[in-house]
Order: sequence, then C-alpha cells, then structure tokens
Amino acid sequence: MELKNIILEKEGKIALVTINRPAALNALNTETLSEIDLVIDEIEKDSEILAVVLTGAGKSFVAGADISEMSDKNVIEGRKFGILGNKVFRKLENLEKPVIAALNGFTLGGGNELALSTDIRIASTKAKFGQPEVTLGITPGFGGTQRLARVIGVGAAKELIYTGKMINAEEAFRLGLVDKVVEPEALLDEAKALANTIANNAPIAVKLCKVAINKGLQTDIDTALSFESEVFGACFSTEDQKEGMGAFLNKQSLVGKFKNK
Ligand code: DAK
Repeated sequence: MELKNIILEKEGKIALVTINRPAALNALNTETLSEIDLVIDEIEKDSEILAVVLTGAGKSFVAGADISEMSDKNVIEGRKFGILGNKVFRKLENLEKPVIAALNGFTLGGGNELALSTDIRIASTKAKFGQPEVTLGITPGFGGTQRLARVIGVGAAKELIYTGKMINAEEAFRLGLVDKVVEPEALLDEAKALANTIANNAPIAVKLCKVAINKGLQTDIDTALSFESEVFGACFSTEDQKEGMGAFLNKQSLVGKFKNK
C-alpha cells in the first residue's frame, strides 16, 4: 500500500497511524482523506491489530480540512468532499477496534471532527482546539455540528461553533472534549500504554463494548439495554469467555493471552 501523507506502523498488538503532511499542518485534502480510508480498511483486515493510536506529525494534529483545496470548489465538488469526509470519519467511528487520538497540537475544524470520531482523546498541554469554519464562510462539514454537541453538550458546542474561537487543552478537558491532558513528551507513550492495556483484554468483548456503547447512544434506553443483553449473551459463545473465567477460577488471569476467538 503506497501512502504519501499517512504513516502506518504496527507495534505488537497496536497500530500507530500518523497523519504526515506537516508543511500544511496536516490539513486534510482529498488525498489524505482517501489514504485514511485505505488505512482503516487495512487495520480492519489485520487480526493482529487490536487497538489504534492516531496522531499528527509536527506541531499539529490536523489544522482542518485543506483550505487551499476547498477554496475553488463548486457546489457539486464541495458536496463530494463533504461526503468523502463523512464516510471516512464514520468508518473510523465504526471501526470495531478502539481508536485513541493523541492530540499533539492544532486540532481544528476537520481535525477536531476527526478527533471526535475516535473513542478516547488524550491531549498534549500544547494542543489547541476549535471549529473555525464560520470564520471562513462555511459550516463544519465532517460531523462537527452533530458529534461536538453529543460530546460536550449543546451550549458549549454552539459557543465553540458560533464563535470559531480556539481553546487550550485545559479548557478542552474542562468541557469534556478531551479525556486526559499530559505533557507533550509523555503523549505518545501515554496513548500507546492505554492502547496496549485495551489490546491485552478479550478482543471480542472489547469490540462488542464499543458497538454497544456507540449504538446505545443513538437509541432509546430500552432498545439500548436490550442490545446490551444480546451482546452480553454473545460473549458466552467465545473461547475467550470460557478460558477467561476458567483462568479466574484457577486464580490466574488471561489478560494479555486472549485468543480473539
Ligand atoms: N488548510 C490548508 N493549509 C493550511 C491549513 C489548512 N486548514 N492550516 C494551515 N495551513 C498551512 C498554512 O497555509 C501554511 O502554509 P504555507 O504558507 O507555509 O505554505 C502552513 O500550513 C503553516 O501554517 P501557518 O503559517 O498559518 O502556521 P501558524 O503557526 O502561524 O498558524 C494556525 C497555525 C493553525 C493557527 C493557522 O495555520 C490557521 O489558522 N490555520 C487554519 C485553521 C482553520 O481555519 N482550520 C479549519 C479549516 S475549515 C465541508 C467539509 C469540510 C469542512 C467543512 C465543510 N463540506 C464539504 C460540507 C471542514 C472545514 C475545515 O476544517
């Protein structure tokens, strides 16, 4: 797989995906979005990869969709670009392996929307967040008007989106936009350690947790709880459940040794 703007590295059970277009602060052009799409497919297929860390090269995570590419688009092209971004971000959100965003710097516009499509967000103290689209004459187009309000609440999302202002990592943490803030030097280690902890647990159970949480958030509580019962039941068809519980009863643990079966 030939990639120009993304680096995909495998480290044991985890994949490290780095958006690597630092000259444009990792802005998302069509090529980069298409490569993210390919990389998600690759990770989905690879049964050895059980969790993912997503980060950016240089001083930015992603400084938004690529303004120079977007500036000349007509209505049809703008729509096509929006559809591509939404398709890729939704695919990432639905990837049945947890994705941890390691937010190293500017996380703006499409970059913040990309981060919102991951499962857990860790920020460096240097990271900056915002949805500056209205300062450019557009609306957020890769899910920002929908996912941000779901994550930080309607009022806070509207304030960020209507003002286009930038906030720092501490404020992002206070709002619940990020789950943890660490020193820049510790960011990748922290994200990888979290990914490895997750990857050492029973993979099918972890996957079903992700599906149940994401699906449940989009439905009424009765339907959601009924779905939870179904996935809970499904776990009893796995070898990992039999062996995991067997190990516990023998005063042992299967953490780190699950078969993904
Ligand atoms: N696009 C393209 N290039 C960008 C960029 C971006 N988003 N952000 C930065 N760059 C480029 C700069 O143009 C500059 O390029 P050169 O001049 O060196 O060639 C280089 O990266 C370094 O940037 P700066 O020189 O500006 O660096 P500073 O440290 O001074 O400032 C900054 C960093 C992040 C504050 C600044 O670059 C900045 O304000 N960038 C733009 C941030 C922004 O507005 N992002 C939101 C983009 S809009 C939709 C689909 C998608 C979207 C909306 C609708 N539909 C189709 C419905 C999404 C929209 C967005 O994400």
